Amino acid sequence: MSLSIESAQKIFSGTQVPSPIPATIALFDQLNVDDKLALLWFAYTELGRSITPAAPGAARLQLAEGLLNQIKQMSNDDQTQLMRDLAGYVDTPISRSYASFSVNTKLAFWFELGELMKKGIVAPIPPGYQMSDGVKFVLEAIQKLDPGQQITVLRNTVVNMGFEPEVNSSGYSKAAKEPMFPRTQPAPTKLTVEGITEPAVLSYFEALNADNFDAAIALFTPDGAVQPPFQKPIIGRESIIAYMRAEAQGLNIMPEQGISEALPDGSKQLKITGKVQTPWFGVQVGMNIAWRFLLNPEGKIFFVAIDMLASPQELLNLRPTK
Ligand code: ECH
Repeated sequence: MSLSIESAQKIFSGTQVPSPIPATIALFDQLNVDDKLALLWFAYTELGRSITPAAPGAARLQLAEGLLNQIKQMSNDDQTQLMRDLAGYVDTPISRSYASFSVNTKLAFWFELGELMKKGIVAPIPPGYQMSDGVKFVLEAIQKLDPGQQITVLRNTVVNMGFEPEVNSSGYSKAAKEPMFPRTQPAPTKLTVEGITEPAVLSYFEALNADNFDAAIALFTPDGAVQPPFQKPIIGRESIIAYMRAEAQGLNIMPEQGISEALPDGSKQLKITGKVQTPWFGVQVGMNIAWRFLLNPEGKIFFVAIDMLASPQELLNLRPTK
């Protein structure tokens, strides 16, 4: 029997709990564009009272530098219009160039705009702005989430902004050369995960913790796939490695426990839960994560889905499927 991505996506689906993140983003999407920008401003500054992102390094800001310099020269009205166009997915040359940035460059771009807004160089949220009921409602929804979920909402709204002429379905076509995130402390490399002994899976975690994406990709079948949270699977070694080089750097991966089940054709399915830290927030935020792996009979990774858990209780939700 050959493995299919479609059936792989369904492994352990009976143990999954619906995440509040897509529901929160759907609420956000219903706001008008000025409310969207105001909501993000309040959510971000509110978050900043307990946790703050690390300032992006010069190398990453350089990728957005041209755009940022252009913005600094603009009138306040034009700056506001530009932010509206980005948040409203309007087709403009700037929205297109924004959409071509990698996730981390998009985040760095907004980080810098936020700093420029605080300094008064970029148009702030209008003084005296009154939150609409819609903004209050979405802000309350965000406040109910845990910090890992809050930063995911912020990240996903930023990722969706701009205008992408054609959507690439299974590949990965963003910036090939991304600056690395400096690691402030070495990530854990030798791991023990309760209940898990499969070498490919343990080596996968160790390779990511060492930013060794060549080693990680060697553990996959040529037609293997990675399905990041709330995304379609990224299929094939070339796409996966491009994706990982851009988006999986500097992560601290801390899997804690898992279950492994052998299937009749010799393949294996595994579900592992644990924490992940992003280099943007470091030890300040531990995201609750599950990995659902499907290994082929030779022990290579055919599929891994990364899921954001709905709650910390879910870390212990490791019921066998049979
Ligand atoms: C201001 C107002 C106007 C509008 C905007 C503003 C600025 C907002 C800013 C927001 C910054 C947000 C940030 C969020 C960062 C979030 C990072 C996350 C990372 C999650 C990573 C995971 C990785 C999982 C993976 C694993 C694997 O095994 C394989 C690979 C991979 C205020 C100006 C917009 C500045 C910095 C959530 C879960 C574990 C899938 C990668």
